[in-house]
Amino acid sequence: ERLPALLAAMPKAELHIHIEGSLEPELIFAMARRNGVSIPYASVEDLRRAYAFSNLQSFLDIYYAGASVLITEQDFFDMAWAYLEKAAADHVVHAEIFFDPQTHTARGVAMDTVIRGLHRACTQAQATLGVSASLILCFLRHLSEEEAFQTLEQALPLRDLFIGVGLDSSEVGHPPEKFARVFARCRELGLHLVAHAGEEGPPAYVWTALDLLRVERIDHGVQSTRDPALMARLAKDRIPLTVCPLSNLKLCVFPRLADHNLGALLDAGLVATVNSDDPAYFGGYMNDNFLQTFQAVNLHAAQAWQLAANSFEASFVDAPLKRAWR
Ligand code: ES4
Ligand code: ZN
Repeated sequence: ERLPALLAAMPKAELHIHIEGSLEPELIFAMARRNGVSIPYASVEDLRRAYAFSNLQSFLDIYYAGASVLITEQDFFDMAWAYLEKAAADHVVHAEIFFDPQTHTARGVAMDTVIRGLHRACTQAQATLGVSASLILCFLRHLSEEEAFQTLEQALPLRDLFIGVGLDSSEVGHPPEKFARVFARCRELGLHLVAHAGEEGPPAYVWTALDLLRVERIDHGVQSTRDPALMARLAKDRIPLTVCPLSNLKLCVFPRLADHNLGALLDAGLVATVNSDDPAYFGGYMNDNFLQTFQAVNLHAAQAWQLAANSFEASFVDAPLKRAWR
């Protein structure tokens, strides 16, 4: 069987990875110990046993608890470096990495500490792994737009160390339009714009992410298949969807991986991509997502090639480098 080897070895870009979601239990315990932070789990095994989720919120509660061990710039570097080594092993040649600064600044960690630690790992990855990596700052949508503005303000002295902004955390009840003004400001600043939409939320949230936030990509977007007019819009404007199959399985968006609509998205001509989302929590990094999804859904080499090509088209790398990759 040649398909698994093709999936594993093909060069690809990862566009939907929350760096805090790459923190493995072993690293959580090592950092908790070295920083003197207590966590409500007795052991690595005890923590892993808690990774049985019923929906997005049940995951987020544990994800924010895990992130509470991150204190120093070295912690942020170590977390990102561990991810980038795994990405390189999976033949990820380019990664656009989400981070959630509010999770850390709310605990008294400085914005500088977060961004400089992550950025140093990105720089070292280019130099020693040959992986290019960029950062995307995410606003937490369960918090206010005013808090998002304050976060942007805190990050602007480091404007050159991230390429864009995103919107993540609890989706239902926090529609994109809640953040219309701060996204307009980010657009003026020349930042790239993305947002999670249509993960658990309705197609209406994908429409408002596009038309009110003016995002360039939709993170997840798998609920879009419920709205034929939205599918037509996504196809016509070539708006990429950063799909995360193992995430959708673990958060019960689809009952079985075999029920995932990745094939339908590709068949409709959408620029769908495969990504890992929170690999330490959802049971796999990039190649696990490709291999398990291709096994469960009826996809072949043509779709593998399409997904890899889509990942580069959907990336925010400069046009000349994109042409060189083709
Ligand atoms: C997330 Cl899977 C998912 N959805 C929304 N927000 C998130 N933050 C981290 N993982
Ligand atoms: Zn996500």
